Amino acid sequence: MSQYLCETELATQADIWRKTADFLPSVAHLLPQHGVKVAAVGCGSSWFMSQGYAAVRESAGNGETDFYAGSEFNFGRKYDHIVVITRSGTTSEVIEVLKKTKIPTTVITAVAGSPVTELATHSIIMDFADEVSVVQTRWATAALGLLRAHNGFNLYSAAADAEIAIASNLEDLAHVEQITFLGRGWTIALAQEAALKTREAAQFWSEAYPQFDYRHGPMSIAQTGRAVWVFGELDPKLEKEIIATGALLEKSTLDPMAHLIRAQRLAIKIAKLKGMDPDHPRGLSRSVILD
Ligand code: F1P
Repeated sequence: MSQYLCETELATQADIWRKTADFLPSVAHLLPQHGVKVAAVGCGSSWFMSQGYAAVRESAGNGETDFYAGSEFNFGRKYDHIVVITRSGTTSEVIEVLKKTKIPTTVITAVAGSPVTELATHSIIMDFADEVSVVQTRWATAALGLLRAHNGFNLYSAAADAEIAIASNLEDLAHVEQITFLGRGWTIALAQEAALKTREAAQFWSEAYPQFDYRHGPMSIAQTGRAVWVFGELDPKLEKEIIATGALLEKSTLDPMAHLIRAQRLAIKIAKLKGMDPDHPRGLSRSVILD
């Protein structure tokens, strides 16, 4: 059978990340300057990429950065700059934020001329990372990659890790009953995104937590036949506790965003094993447009 669109699209991530790194110098002046107070906004995958960006920017010492799901933006807070991430440029909740705010905005979108570009102060068009599949893979990581690179990260080295992730073996994980994804700092966003991927593409039972909060109850879920998947470094004591549960432990020395590619691939693999079409998740369209 021919490949699903999302499989083809996710396999291009190493190239797309290199293109993104090459593209950054031409748009860096449109992104928030270091030191200013920023709000990052998005929905679904784009919300989690906003979350990742906020943690990356703050931990790089480049300024306070909050993140919001579009519907939850706090108009009462003072910000110097809002960054909106939206692949389609048509998502209702982010359009609402752009309509209401008087704060300078930069929108990062895949679609030139989309409604958000009419409303934003600045637009960054990453059409080279656009996708046809409803399920976001390379768009999300390219948007976050741009923002990581703007905060000093070498995206070319992550692209080398992406090649490894794309070619890696997933076999042991394809038959587990449940996965809990864990992260710390900016990788909490990757854990959330990985859990979303498996839920939307495969209707699979997945959860996501900050690594240390996992101890506060959710760890009870871990057992033989299930998996715990860690993005970034794992605390050695927690590692022992996870192994003792009998759950399969997945961790990696790859760049965490490259490690996310394995989770994207797994989501598609599980969907296919269940006879589902991962390009068309139940109840989801390319962009959510509310009445
Ligand atoms: C975001 C979104 C996601 C959803 C799916 C389709 O759209 O609606 O919420 O999970 O991946 O896209 P966008 O604002 O990034 O276009």
